Amino acid sequence: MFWRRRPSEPDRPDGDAAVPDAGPAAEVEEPSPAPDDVQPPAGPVTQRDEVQPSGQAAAPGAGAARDGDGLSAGVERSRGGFVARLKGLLGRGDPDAATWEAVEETLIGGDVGATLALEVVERARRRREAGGPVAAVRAELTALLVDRDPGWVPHRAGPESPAVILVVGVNGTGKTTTIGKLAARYRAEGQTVLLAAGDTFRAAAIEQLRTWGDRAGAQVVAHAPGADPSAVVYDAVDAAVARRVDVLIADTAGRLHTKSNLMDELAKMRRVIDRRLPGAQPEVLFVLDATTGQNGLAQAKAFHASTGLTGIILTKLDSTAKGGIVFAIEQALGVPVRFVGVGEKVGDLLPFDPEAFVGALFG
Ligand SMILES: Nc1nc2c(ncn2[C@@H]2O[C@H](COP(=O)(O)OP(=O)(O)OP(=O)(O)O)[C@@H](O)[C@H]2O)c(=O)[nH]1
Ligand SMILES: [Mg+2]
Repeated sequence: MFWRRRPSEPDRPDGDAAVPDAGPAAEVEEPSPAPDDVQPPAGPVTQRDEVQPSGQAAAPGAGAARDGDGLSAGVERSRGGFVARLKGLLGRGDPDAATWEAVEETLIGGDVGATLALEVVERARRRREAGGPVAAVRAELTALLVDRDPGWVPHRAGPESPAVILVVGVNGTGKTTTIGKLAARYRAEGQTVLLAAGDTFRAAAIEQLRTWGDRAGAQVVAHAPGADPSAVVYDAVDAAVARRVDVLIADTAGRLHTKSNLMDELAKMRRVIDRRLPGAQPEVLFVLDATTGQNGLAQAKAFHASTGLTGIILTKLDSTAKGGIVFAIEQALGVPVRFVGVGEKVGDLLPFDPEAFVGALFG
């Protein structure tokens, strides 16, 4: 088992769960960093090209058939939580000042955030919506969501170029699981998918990605544990181009947004993609655990500053009654939520549609 503890190790909120069978820390050398000027990585590449035959059957269970139901079930707790309280408060005729104050507190309790909750209430009070105060709050919340192209797909520089997706976030938010779900979704659409095992931090992370790759019918490019993640991405971009895959998705190790050296590592991975595949305009998707609370905003801002996020994936929406974080995060970043995770199974990743989301929340 190769595993090492490096000085820059990100804190792991889940204790030792992320550290499988940690052997003597000194046994594995610090790998030489991948050159920043994007030369091929030095030294032999191990464990690369873990290739599944292409053209496998599409992964089961990842289709769009259950999207509507899935979203409704995914926000069930929030619908029964802060939204039910909102409706209870505002459903009994003309609300007075105390009621509006309770609405504001309920929105804060639902993770909309204090400043935003105040603004929403102020505007909703003035709005005099035909549908009454509940409709007014609903309209104001909807207005917080950023405009997006409903037909969005990850950008490709050309028909021969892969879409490139870099998946980032703090520890344990659901990055690798989401990559598996995404791969299955794209495979179900008939696209070929290559995964890059950019979490080289521990062997189990590479194995986890391989398992998802097998399940989804996606190829995996991996180096040995401890390798430079930028070198993995470098090779994976080359492989994606050579094999003409449609979508390349790179996993990354979870990291605390406050550790600047680890944030720099991400920025470097991003630069490798930009230089190796000019015009790729990679999607940088930030995976946020919806149960995190308002600290998620600080995380998102730090990741945005270092890597330039293009989208958000909000996971574990099924596990929280505080779905208001969706409004807070989009408002704070001006970046759209692209998908929501509503469970641990392969089909539990749904494209985010603002209307459908608000409809399911208030339904
Ligand atoms: N309920 C629920 N659980 C989820 C969802 N997405 C992921 N999980 C669970 O969250 C846990 C962590 O998932 P991982 O995919 O390993 O998280 P990660 O971000 O890759 O973790 P690190 O690589 O250690 O940073 C697993 O138990 C997943 O099954 C979701 O949408 N809903
Ligand atoms: Mg992971």
